[in-house]
Amino acid sequence: MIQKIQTLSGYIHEYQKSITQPEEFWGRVAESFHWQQKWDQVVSWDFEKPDVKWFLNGKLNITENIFERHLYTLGDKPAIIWEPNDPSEASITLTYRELYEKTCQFANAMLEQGIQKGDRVIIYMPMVPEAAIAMLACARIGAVHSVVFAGFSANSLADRIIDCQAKAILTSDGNFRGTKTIPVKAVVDEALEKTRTIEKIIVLKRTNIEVTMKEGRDIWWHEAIEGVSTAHQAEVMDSEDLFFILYTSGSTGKPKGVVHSCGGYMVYAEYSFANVFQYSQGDVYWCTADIGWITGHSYIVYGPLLAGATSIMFEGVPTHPHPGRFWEIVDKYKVNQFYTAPTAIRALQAYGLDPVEPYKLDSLKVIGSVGEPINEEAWHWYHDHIGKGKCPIVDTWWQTETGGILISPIAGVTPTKPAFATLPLPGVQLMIVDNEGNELKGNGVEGNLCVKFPWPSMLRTTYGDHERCRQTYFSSFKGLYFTGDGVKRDHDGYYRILGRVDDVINVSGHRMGTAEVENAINEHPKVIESAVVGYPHDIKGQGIYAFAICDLEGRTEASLKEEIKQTVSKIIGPIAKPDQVQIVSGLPKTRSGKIMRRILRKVASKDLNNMGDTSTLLNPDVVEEIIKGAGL
Ligand code: 7RM
Repeated sequence: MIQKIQTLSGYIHEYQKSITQPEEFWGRVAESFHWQQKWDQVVSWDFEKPDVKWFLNGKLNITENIFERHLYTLGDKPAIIWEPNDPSEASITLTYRELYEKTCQFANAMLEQGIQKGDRVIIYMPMVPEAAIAMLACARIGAVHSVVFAGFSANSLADRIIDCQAKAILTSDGNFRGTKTIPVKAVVDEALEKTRTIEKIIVLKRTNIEVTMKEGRDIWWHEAIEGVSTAHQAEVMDSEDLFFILYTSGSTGKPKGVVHSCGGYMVYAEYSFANVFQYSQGDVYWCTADIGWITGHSYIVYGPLLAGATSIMFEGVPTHPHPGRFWEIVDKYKVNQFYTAPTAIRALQAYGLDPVEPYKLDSLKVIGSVGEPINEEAWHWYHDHIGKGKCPIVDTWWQTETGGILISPIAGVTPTKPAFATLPLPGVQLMIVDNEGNELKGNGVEGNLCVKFPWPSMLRTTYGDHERCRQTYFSSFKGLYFTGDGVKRDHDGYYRILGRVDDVINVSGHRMGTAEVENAINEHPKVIESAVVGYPHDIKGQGIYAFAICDLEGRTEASLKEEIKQTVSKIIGPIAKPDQVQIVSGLPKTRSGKIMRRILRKVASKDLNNMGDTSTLLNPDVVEEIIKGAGL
């Protein structure tokens, strides 16, 4: 198992070593894993192409490192503790041995259904243990999973199926979320009207709602595993074989399939998990993310299980059946490390302290935050009322593309600072550049956040379109990986993430391209043109504000606004539904026809100071009208 960093001087030493001798450093970390064949080179890289490889020619299977590596010592230890949506339903604990057997059995079942190494498999499931089993079983046989958040619409699901030419879908009949039962299989059926590649659908019974099953294509999960062996010899994977695809939004209209590979992802997932959270054997760890996001991949499933941790998986929502649910669960399982998102913290903070007070929360040692900048007020509330002033907050900055946490305090080892992600983890070589790509050296600087040296869990490509990967991440600043985030390095050398500098908005920690939302709005037959911007939102961090030019014939403004919101919800999913829609007669445009989003952002955030020069606009009059229309 990985040696954790234990002291500040240990961190400084390890960081130094990781940048002066990266090959020795990562080679040593990788030694603690089980390789069927050792690598013959630690790293080879070229950020121009880009072409990045780690642990070249190493052979491994990540599930052997989760199971076979630990079974002897940790076989009876809980691997996953599952807490259902409904607190009166029984929870489920799976030990490492039980999870191993279920993974092997489902791996065999998938093979029987004709799913093989290299096939792309969509996982569209609620937060149930089988979702983790589905991921692990794919990893076991070398199938490439692409988990799609179960809140996404049929349309978004279809786009992803088509893009990765998936052969199979692992899904459920329905999904319990709070007081709602969401049909899941029905959404899959709808998506499949648009796709042609799916040969198999394995359906887990969760809610017992009625579903249609297509003969020969659809099979129940419980039938697929019936009588199937629980022994399976792991597929041998090359370090650089595709491990999984996860779709994420960027500044264009179409989500990208971020590709991670086997060896580097494995090494970094465990390394970062063990260090950031300072997990000790016997601890109970809980990350509240959904497995549909990268946080669920790296810090519910792979990182914790590689480290032999006990990982809690929660099916429900923070406020059901009451806003103290998170804290109730913390006390119930004596959670030691708790990892959630600023949007959840702010939402719960809004209920005041009454829902917190009944709980002791005295098992907590480390509390974490991820997904968006955490404002100071939320940081202090979290620190004082959840951490009771004694738990370090790990504000972890990272991305789908980075695979694992790159900037974060190491709990109890390196200092914390409210609203700062603080310092890079070992192996992470950051650079701040101005818009021309000049490095901003020293402290007290602000600019674009880049990384200048590869780290093991970085993305390798975007599925089916390598050029897009190069364009998006490696072309803005020569020789650097560009994150899309703005950052400040303060006088102490600590990093504070300022948010996206591109056309990406972050709503409750979920990334959304403004273009993606615009495309959805434009699907409405009455919409002529639209522009979407983010604006500060008390709970969500950012809200979605849409400006739309419409043909109002036969509609009232109010009815059309509602229809537009519903259109987006239908096309992308409820998470992308605009908070505000404003019908306008025109959009502010430059002479070259580009929408001046800067102005729209000002209006959306009700801040009319420093509007800048609007006289160069093609249509300066429209600005006045938009300001009036916004009620400002
Ligand atoms: C893990 C995840 C990535 C974007 C990223 C940032 C923002 C994430 C933080 C943060 C400030 C943080 N992956 N972001 N973590 N901003 N502080 N601790 O969220 O691909 O879905 O989003 O999220 O803008 O670029 S993600």
